[in-house]
Parts: sequence; structure tokens; C-alpha cells
Amino acid sequence: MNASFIDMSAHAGSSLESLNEWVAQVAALTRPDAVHWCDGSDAENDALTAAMQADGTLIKLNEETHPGSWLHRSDPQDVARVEHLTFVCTTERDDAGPNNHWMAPADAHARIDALFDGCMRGRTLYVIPYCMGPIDSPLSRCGVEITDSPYVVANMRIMTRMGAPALARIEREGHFVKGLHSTGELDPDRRFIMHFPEELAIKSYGSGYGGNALLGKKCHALRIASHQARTEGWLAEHMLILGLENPQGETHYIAAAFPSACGKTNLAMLIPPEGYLKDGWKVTTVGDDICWMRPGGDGRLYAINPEAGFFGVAPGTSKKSNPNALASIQYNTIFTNVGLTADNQPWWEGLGEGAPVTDWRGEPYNAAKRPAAHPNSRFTVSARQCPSYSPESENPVGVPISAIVFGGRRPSLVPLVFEARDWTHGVLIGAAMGSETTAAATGAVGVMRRDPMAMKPFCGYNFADYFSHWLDFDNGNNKLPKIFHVNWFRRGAEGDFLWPGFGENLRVLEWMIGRVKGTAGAVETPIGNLPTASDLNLEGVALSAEAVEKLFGFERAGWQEEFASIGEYLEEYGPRMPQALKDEQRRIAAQLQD
Ligand code: GTP
Ligand code: SPV
Ligand code: MN
Repeated sequence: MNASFIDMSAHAGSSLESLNEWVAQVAALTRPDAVHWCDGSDAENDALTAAMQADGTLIKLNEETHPGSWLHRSDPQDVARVEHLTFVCTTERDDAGPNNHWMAPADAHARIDALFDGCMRGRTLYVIPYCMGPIDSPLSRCGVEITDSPYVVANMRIMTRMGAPALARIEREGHFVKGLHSTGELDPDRRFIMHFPEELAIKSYGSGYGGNALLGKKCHALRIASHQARTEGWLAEHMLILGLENPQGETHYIAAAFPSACGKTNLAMLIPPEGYLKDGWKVTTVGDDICWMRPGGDGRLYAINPEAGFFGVAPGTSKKSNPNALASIQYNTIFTNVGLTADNQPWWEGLGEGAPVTDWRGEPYNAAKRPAAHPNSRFTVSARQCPSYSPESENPVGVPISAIVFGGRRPSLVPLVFEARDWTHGVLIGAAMGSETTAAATGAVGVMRRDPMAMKPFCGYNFADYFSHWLDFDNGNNKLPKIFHVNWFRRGAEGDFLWPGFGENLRVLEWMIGRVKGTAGAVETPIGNLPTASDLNLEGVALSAEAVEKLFGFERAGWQEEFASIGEYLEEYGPRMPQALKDEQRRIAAQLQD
């Protein structure tokens, strides 16, 4: 054990005692050569990146075009979240629910501790104190991640409020979420991502990638936080948060849940179409992936983004699709698993300029062999670098939410947008969400599955209890947001997307706020309130007759089938499924038969 470990005895006797004890226990189990407590300083970051450059973990990008930026290549077998190896370990199996893989806590600890035994020999153990959310917000929660990956440290520094201020808050509060991570041997057969909600603890072994390894993100801010939120009366959701400012200068905040790689980052950074820009419409970005919200004194839901950075999908990001994201990642950015141009600039499919010479595995680019960038390649960047960054991201009170939006990749049946009649109907719409799987998790891509509230991989407890928790917010006192469903991914007979998407999505947001204010029109149908094409401002958008019919139409026969399938889905949760949700499904199914 080196000196920096002994140094921390300085904290003994303070309320950091339990932290010190835990670090000592972990060090005794994992046997690192050194222990380093992260303070989050520039000097620390410079030293870590220099060491990673020296050992090849980071590759320096073109300093002229991309100052302060790096490429990291992860192990080719470690490029996405691993849902089949992700466990929620509650005492009672039913508390994890059919939506999670479950293991008894004692068994889970024994299995993963056997992997941790001695795993940090020859490595440094980093202690990362972090705060999810503004450091002075009562809605924020702290955690400490122990890791043997300096790449994780560098990413956590961008993604969270990491270091000394977080440690001070932990010292004040005396409690924190404990996350233990080791990259291990990166062997997919020796890999587990385990959650212990009852202990507010996470143990992750054998992956260095994204949500598997940056434990503040999906493990803490969604799986553990959703459990905490249920017991404390708030919501931890897989949602972006954006501010929509109209020409009158009013800002409405919208939270939207789309499954992984289904458009949250893009919508959060939307640039309005030209006519809207001229009129003075503006979108600001509060968050692009995670939203924590709770009722304020006035009964409205107030939301914070617990993160401080974006871990965004690189492929498809271009000047045309997402200029704000592209501008954000011109400097001080870590790229993971993208390709390289001849002059060492990062490159990915859909960038729209330049040409790759090296692919994400570090081999000469060969289009016949593999894409230049992995489909789940990502950029890590501070939210503050985004031109549309909202200073409200730092507001300790959060922002009041006017509308909640659910959506997924639905090639057929589901129209562009519809509105829930009330909160219970909105919860059913969220619970019934379906989407095609994407490259954000290992496994087949393009397979339809139910992904309630975009939380299938992230809810830390039984979905039946989660839906009950959602329903409970409608208690007569709260002034709840309106709920909507969108589908940017409807396809035509030729297989093409029927809606132009991206910036044009503003037209749909405008209609939603019109509904919130009572100024926009809609037609009532059994599935909810649908706009006609003339209820949206479609000036300058050329839609075919097929597009208008499919984007704004209501297909009764298809919805009858869909509701039969939703009914079966709710039954999978047995008697824990709230009756109110089953009643809502039956009411709509009956209306669809009329
Ligand atoms: P995670 O970070 O995995 O949670 O993903 P995300 O929900 O933030 O998705 P992101 O915005 O990164 O988009 C993922 C993919 O969807 C990219 O390839 C985008 O180009 C594409 N996409 C986003 N918005 C739209 C849209 O409005 N229409 C279409 N057709 N594609 C879109
Ligand atoms: C997602 O998969 O929803 C992501 C990427 O945002 S990860 O951090 O890997 O979960
Ligand atoms: Mn996500």
C-alpha cells in the first residue's frame, strides 16, 4: 500500500469514516499497488491523461482541429451495455420484477467478490467522489465510485460534478451510493453489472464501457435512484430535458423518454427550422439522457439533470443533423471507438465530411469489412460546451415541466404524435411503449420489444410497482404535466422515414405547448387526441399523401391488435400490476371494438 492511501487517515474521525472504512475494505480485497483519491483538479486530469497517452489508452487527436481531444479504443468485445449480465439483487425476487435479471444479494456478492479478489494487483485504485446534480441542490444525490480505470476517472470528471466539492457534500451528509468497478480481464464470461438497491450499492466487473463502467450514469442515476425515488416520492427517468422558448419570450420545459439511441440527444439540442428561428423560437438544453423530478411547493414537477456532460452517440452526428452536438465536440472531448482520418481527426458514418483511413479497431479502413466507427461509438463532453446549454442546468430548484413525451422506433401503426387524455392514460401510454432495439446494448438490433418509459434496462425495481408509483403522482394536489407520445421513425411502403425529423420536430413540440395552453386543435380517438395535418405548422415541409395518411391517421384494426398485445404484456406482471392501468387498457380496448 503506498503513501497516498495512508494519507487518507487524515479523514478518520470525521463523517467520512464509513467512506474510509469501505475504501480500506475494498483495497484489502482487490490488492491495488496504489490508492489515489480524485480531487477533480486540472493538474490531476493532466497527469492522468499523460499517463494514458504514454500507455496507449488514449490517442491524441489533431491538436489544431480538435484541441484537448482524445480517442480511446475499447476492447472489441466490450462496446455496449450488457443487459443479460446486469442484475438487480433484492432480498425478494419479486421486488426486482420480471423486468430485471435477479440474484439473491448474498449469492451476488459472493460471485462478484470472487472476481474482485486480487484483481487490482499492479494497478491503481481510484476513489471518485461525485455529485449527481447541482452541488447545492436538494434534489441531487452523491456517490463514490472506486475503479481501477483511469479512462473511467477521465469520463466521470466530465459526466459528473466530481472531486473536492462532492467529497465535502458527502462529509456533510454522511451518506452516498457505493460503486465498485474493475475492468478485470474484459472477458465477457467474467462480466457482471450488479445492483443492490437495499444497500445503495453497485458492483461492476469485467467491462470498461459506458453505462457498464461509468457508474454515476445508468447504475446510480437510474437503477439505484429509481429505487430511492420510489421510497422518497420522486422520479428518476431516462429522459432529456429541454427548454422551448417562443417568440413571446415564454419558456416551457419538456422532458422526453426515448429508448437508447432513439433521439434524446438530438431532440435536446434541436435547432429550429429557419422560419421558426426568424420568428424567435429557441431550444435550450438542460439534459440529454437522465431526468430527476419531484413535485414542488406549487404541485408542479421540477426537474434536474443529474449529469454534467453528454455521453452521446457519434454516428449520424453532423452539421446537418445536430450542429449543436458537432460544435460541442470540437475540443476537450473524449471519443470512444470512432474511426480516424489521415490527419488524425475523429470520423464516423454520417459525419458528412472527411474520409476515414483507420477504423475503430485501429485497422486500415475497409468498408467491406466493418464500419469506420462502431455503431455505438460515443463522445464524452462537458454540457457547458454545448451552444444550446441552458444555465438553468445549474438551478438547484430545477425547471418546471410542462409536458412529458414518450416515444420509440415504430416503423408501422404509431402516428407522429398523440396526446393522453389524462395522467392515468399517459402512464398507460408510457407502460405500453415499444421500440426496435439499437446498438446501445449488445444483442440483435431492430427487434421490436416493449420498453416502458424507455426504462426496460434501467428500472431498479418491479415495473408493476413502478407504474403504481407513477399513478400515485395524480393525488389531487399536483399540477401534473400533459403526456404525449411521438414517433419520428414511421416508415413508408418503400422503407423510408416519412417524417423529416431532427429540427423539424420543433413543429410537434409547438403543437404540444399549444395543447398545454389550450390553443391547438386535435381529434379525439380511442388511443388519445391526434392532430390533423392542419393542426401542425407544416409550412415548408413537403409530405407525400402516404406520409400525411400514416403520420396523422388512426388505424383502428392495427390498434385493436396492439391493445390485445398490451393487455397480455400487463398480465405478465401478475397481481402486482395496478388495477387502474388494467382498467384503462380494457376501457380503450373496448372503445376500439365500437
Ligand atoms: P442514448 O445516448 O443511447 O440514450 O441515445 P439517444 O436517445 O440520445 O439517441 P441520439 O439522439 O443519439 O440518436 C440516436 C440515433 O437516432 C442517431 O443515429 C440519430 O441520427 C437518430 N435520430 C435522432 N433523431 C432523429 C429523428 O428525428 N429522425 C430520425 N430519422 N432519426 C433520428
Ligand atoms: C444508453 O444506452 O441509453 C446510453 C449509453 O445512454 S450508456 O451510458 O452506455 O448507457
Ligand atoms: Mn441513454
